[in-house]
Amino acid sequence: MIRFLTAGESHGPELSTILEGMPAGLLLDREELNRDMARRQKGYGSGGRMKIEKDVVQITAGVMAGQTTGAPIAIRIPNLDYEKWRNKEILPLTIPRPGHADLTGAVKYGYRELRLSLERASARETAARVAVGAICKQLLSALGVTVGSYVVQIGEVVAQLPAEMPTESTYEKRFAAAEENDLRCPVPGSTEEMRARIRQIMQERDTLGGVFEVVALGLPPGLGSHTHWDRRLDSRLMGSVGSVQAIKGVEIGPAFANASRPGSTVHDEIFTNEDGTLQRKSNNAGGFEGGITTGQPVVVRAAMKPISTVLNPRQSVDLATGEAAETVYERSDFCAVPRAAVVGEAMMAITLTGALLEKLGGDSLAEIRPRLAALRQARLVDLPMDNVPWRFGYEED
Ligand code: EPS
Repeated sequence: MIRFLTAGESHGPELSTILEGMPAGLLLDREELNRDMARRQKGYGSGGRMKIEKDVVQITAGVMAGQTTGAPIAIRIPNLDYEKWRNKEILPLTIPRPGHADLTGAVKYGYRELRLSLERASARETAARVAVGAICKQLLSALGVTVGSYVVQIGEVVAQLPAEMPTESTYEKRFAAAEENDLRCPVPGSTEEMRARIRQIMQERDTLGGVFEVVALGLPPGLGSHTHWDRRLDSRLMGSVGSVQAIKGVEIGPAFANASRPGSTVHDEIFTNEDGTLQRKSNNAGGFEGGITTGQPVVVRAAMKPISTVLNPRQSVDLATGEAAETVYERSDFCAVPRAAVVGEAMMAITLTGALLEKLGGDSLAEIRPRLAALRQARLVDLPMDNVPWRFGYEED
């Protein structure tokens, strides 16, 4: 239902994007959109490039008089750094950086030099994803769904979050606290420790990865499906968040921690409230059972590897000579986890928008709203459980 394509190199003239499948009638708040673009640019541990770029979205199709029309939305984001690269004489790069797409891209496409790999592999492309995600977030918000993120680990520094189960309002507080600092860390005590660790890694001419959480609040139960592998929404979310540059691990809720605990302590027990709604007192499932949303917060955790462009030279091979050689530094970031969290939000928003539109259909927001309101909820009265015995079997039996 939702498709998008990005094109553009890190130091080319611009990033170009087409987003297809947005319903008509969504009032787009341009300031809000550009605020999301700015959030992606803010993060302690960035290199010099973020001082050059000022990402402002230009929309050249699909939004007229401030509203989506249902037509494909065309987005341009200029690369301000292009001025310095335009018609520049280039010295070929022939020593691949371990961990970057330099070598794999060159082997796959038969490049004569490595810049052709790195230009497109660069996380500059994530600006385009955030633009698409920001539009999706505005649609989700119009339907009562919020997507937010925060950083829980930088290198070995883990944010000390309280152990009790977060409610929707706990998550909202974490989202707000994350906006207050350039680590996107919701715990003030841990924030300073993370900052100190990044400062130290810069002095050591090295890089750091980390872990962030992306959370969606207000989703109805019943998105996704257990009936086929590629309809499981949890796996689709893992794929989309895992597609962000340098993300190497994704889990739904505390999945890896759950793996070391007995089932009786993991699975979220089911209770009824007085009004007949079904309720859980924990969310170890991260918002999914059988690949279907439960109606609880959807929680995705993502692990980012350390940036592969390291100031300290790494051992490699000069592909032009076949000789052992040390890597040559290209300007880059030291830690990009806070910025990657914003990109994770975008990918989650895009995937959830697709899932909502699959469930609800509709060409315009006006069509979608009543369909959302009519969705079956986790309420006893909504379930047609008639308690009638039946015979398990098939026509052929
Ligand atoms: C990147 C290297 C840096 C980052 C860039 C991603 O760019 P440059 O080589 O121009 O210094 O700043 O990210 C962005 C430009 C961005 O907008 O996020 C890389 O090699 O992936």
